[in-house]
Amino acid sequence: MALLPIITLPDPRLRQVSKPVEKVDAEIQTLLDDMLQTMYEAPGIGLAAIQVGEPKRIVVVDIGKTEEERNPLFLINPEIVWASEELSSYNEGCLSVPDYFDDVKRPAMVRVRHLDRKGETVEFEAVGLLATVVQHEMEHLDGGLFIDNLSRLKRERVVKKFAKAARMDEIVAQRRAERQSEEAGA
Ligand code: GNR
Ligand code: NI
Repeated sequence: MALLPIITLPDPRLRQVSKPVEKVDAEIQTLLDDMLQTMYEAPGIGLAAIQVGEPKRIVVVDIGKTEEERNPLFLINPEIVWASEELSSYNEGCLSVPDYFDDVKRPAMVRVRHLDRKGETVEFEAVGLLATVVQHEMEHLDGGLFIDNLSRLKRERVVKKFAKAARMDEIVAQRRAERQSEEAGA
């Protein structure tokens, strides 16, 4: 098993549309295990493959709060086959948008069809936090982020903050490189 680096805003890969998995083979099962370990370690309660740079329609979810309560779900090529009209609101966060939280309204209950880790088609119904997380993850598969559901003002504020932080990191890295080449030359 391996821990995978989680990509964050403004990485443009987060906007890619992920491709369906054609065959659930050993390579996919390894990715599922690595994603699960990465999610637990983060820690998070869901993770989409694109968050570790893999544009595949794969999601892992576990909303268990303790190790005893763990119950990992592996969703391959998930589809929402039914969603309730009733909505519910959760304060969401995202490992790819670190340290930002806001309320998002989504269908309170969904029925999901997907392939499991053996490649078999299964369906389940989700309510509460599980329904929210599954929908949050499925948004990632189409290049979406939970901040896309906020007002334009809020979303642009968040995007700008991450773009600026990335520029600052770039300047710091460049200065360090200049200093090191000066020291090497002196
Ligand atoms: O760890 C996570 N917590 C969370 C809380 C409320 C709503 C959605 C989530 S998903 C998030 C992990 C993540 O970024 N998955 O894509
Ligand atoms: Ni997320």
